[in-house]
Amino acid sequence: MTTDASAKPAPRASSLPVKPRIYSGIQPTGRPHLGNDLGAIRNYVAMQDKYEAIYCIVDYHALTHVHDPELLRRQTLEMAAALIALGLDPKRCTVFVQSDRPEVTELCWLFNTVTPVGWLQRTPTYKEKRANQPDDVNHGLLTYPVLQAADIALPKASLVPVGKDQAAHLELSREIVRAFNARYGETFPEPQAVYTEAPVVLGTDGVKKMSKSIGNTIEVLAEPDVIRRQIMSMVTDTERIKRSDPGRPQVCNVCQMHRHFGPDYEAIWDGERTATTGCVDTKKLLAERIIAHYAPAREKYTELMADLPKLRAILDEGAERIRPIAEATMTEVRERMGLR
Ligand code: AQP
Repeated sequence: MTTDASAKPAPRASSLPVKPRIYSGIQPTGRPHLGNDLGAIRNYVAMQDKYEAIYCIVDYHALTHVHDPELLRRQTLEMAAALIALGLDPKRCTVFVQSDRPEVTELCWLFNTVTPVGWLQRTPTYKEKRANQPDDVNHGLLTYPVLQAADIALPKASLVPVGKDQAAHLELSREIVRAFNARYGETFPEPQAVYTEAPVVLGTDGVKKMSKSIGNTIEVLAEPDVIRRQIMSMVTDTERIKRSDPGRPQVCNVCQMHRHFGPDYEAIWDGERTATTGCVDTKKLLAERIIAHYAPAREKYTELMADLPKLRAILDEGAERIRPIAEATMTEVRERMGLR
């Protein structure tokens, strides 16, 4: 892409937020799994006091692969309830549904005009999705990262808590924002990813990233028996055949997960290394710890889902809260781009 420097408007002060704003989006595609929580939601919760935090349930994104209207509506509410149950406090942060602020689709279109199509075709997730859903290679899959850039730019967020799987998308967001700023003047901050200490959580197969579409998840708000079953199916150290074989805790996903659930990670590591504990013992312990850890969230989730009008009101309020932010950005962008 080339930018015509002579056509660039004179630089002027941009209306950047005073307190750093953070934004992150999550798809309403089922109950959150351990990867979502350890890789992203924990940071959403930790960052809600220090920053002006905005969290979005990205139903427009989900439309690239969810085509059942009732399912989408239900899962949107479920994800809202899950986020609040896991620690988001709508008094301390904003939680809203993407389609409640359709300004983002306009910004996405405007960003499309500064985004070379080659950037999108090269995105690894586009290639993956094309392979995963060959009968439904819709245009939304290609434009997905542009909508994501618009999501982040609409509130002029500078920090984005995400898992490492989003690194390429976030880099693209930065490039899109940079391309916009280069053509139309400094308008948006270049967003930075913020990772947790578990930026990539492996799935129950111990090989691939935990992911709903792969089906290797541990659903944190599921019934205890479901969690037990999912954890007991985890692949451990594949070279440890007999219980008496010394294990390799550094490659054992179960051992690695203990790091996040309990104070005795070193002891568990040692037990596995010296074969004093077996894989089944370690899995059972992990299952009970995860069940106990998420028990209050599970209870809160059930409570929230039992009062849907209240949940909808929280989401309505979130969308209203960011209305002035979205409108101000769009006014500025339209003016910069020469629209009426
Ligand atoms: N395994 C993971 N490790 C670390 N972080 C992860 N995230 C997702 N999986 C992991 C982070 O969770 C946030 C929400 O991502 P999303 O909306 O893409 O969530 P998802 O649809 O639940 O992710 P999946 O399961 O991976 O979906 P599919 O299979 O549909 O692609 C993001 O910040 C993400 O990085």
